[in-house]
Amino acid sequence: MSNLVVWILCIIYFICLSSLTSTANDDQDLFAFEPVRAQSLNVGTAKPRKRYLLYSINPGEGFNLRRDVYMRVASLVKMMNDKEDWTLVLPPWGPLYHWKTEGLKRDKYLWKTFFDIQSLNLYVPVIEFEDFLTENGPVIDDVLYLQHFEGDRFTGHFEEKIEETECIEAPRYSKHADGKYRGWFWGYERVAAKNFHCLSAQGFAAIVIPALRSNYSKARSVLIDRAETLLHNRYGDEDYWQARRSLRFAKPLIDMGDAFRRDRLDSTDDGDITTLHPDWRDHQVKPGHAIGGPYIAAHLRRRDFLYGHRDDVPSINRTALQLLPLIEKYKAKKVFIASDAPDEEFEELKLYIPIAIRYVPPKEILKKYGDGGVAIIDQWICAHARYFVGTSVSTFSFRIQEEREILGFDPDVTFNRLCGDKQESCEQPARWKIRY
Ligand code: GFB
Repeated sequence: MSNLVVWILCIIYFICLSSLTSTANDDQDLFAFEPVRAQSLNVGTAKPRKRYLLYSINPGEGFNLRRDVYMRVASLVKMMNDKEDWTLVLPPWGPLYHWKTEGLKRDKYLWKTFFDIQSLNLYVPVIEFEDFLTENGPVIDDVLYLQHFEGDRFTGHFEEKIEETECIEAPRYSKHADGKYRGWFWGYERVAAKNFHCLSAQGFAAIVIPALRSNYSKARSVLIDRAETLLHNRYGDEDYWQARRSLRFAKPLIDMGDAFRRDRLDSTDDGDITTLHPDWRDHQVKPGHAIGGPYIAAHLRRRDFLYGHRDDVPSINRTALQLLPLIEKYKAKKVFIASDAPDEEFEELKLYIPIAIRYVPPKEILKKYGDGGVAIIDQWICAHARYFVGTSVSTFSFRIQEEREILGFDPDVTFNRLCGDKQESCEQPARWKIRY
């Protein structure tokens, strides 16, 4: 090699090193983790080594908040993959607090039961947990258990911070005689972890990146538990919507929803102008493009919401009083009701609104897809209505609103909620409009 080439290589090496060190120092000002080192990122080598990011969520959280946490973590993986090679491992679904239908399998649902994995993969690389077990074996290198800072109260000043500390509450993992940690790994008993750490964290999802690239850089597989602690990096921006658009439902569920629309609601994509491009990256429509089927839809969140949000959730009688003028206004032939309400409440509603209709799954569908599958079919049908009204602060309603933004409805027929019995009028949902 000539001297000139050696000199050029040396100069490039020093430029790379100095820019990395400066990034690392910036990181250090904010976070209690060591500087990012070149080897940990495999900078300079042809291909970064493959790493796996797993995540888990507080067991009490419901289906639709979990979908939101998926987006936060997927967006984190996308950010890290500008320099590294992370694959996101999809945590099996269930058991969930709300999935109570008797006699059903309630855990270890694969993501492909509910979602289109190929579509997810067009945003970031993802694999099912069972495929991770085949590729990696049952031992996860590091578990990072996130917790809030002890004694922290929100004082009006938001500061991002993260540090490894003692565990504040007894964690759900314990060390066994073989030196490995056992705990709740979605019901897979042979799974264990080599190392376990508690981290106090406050901030956006990217806050964990310096840690993953320094202190835990040796770990090939990292599980972030209590991932709901991390906030969306950029809520509502193009990247948020890319993650959301990639989160398409599984085809069999879409087909069942479409069959119900066609047979019971006189609604088809051609007539409703709701045809989606097969690849989400190529689907881009203007607000008001979709007209929806000749029905209005309401999501009535009942059960625990009747206690937890009693001022904002109307009685059945008041629900009917709010729906009747909408039927008039939109000349609706049917009113589709998505709800976790018991049958008696739906029958009561039908006394006031005889054209109310709900989706009742055949037994074999319920058995195969569980309560989660039925929830998705309900959401899909609501997403295609000419007008939609949801329940205050329900993430179930929020996800329907997003689906309608993707389909291209006018925000006026999407961002609506029912008011409580004592409310003459009420604040309507924030309009998180799609961005491309
Ligand atoms: O999705 P989700 O967590 O949204 O709703 P929220 C809880 C579950 O209730 C869903 C069922 O996974 C469904 O199993 N469910 C609710 C429904 N509405 C419907 C519906 O219209 N049709 C069908 N088929 N099922 C959260 C809770 O609920 O609210 C949290 O998950 C917490 O635990 C929070 O209580 C306040 O956002 O409505």
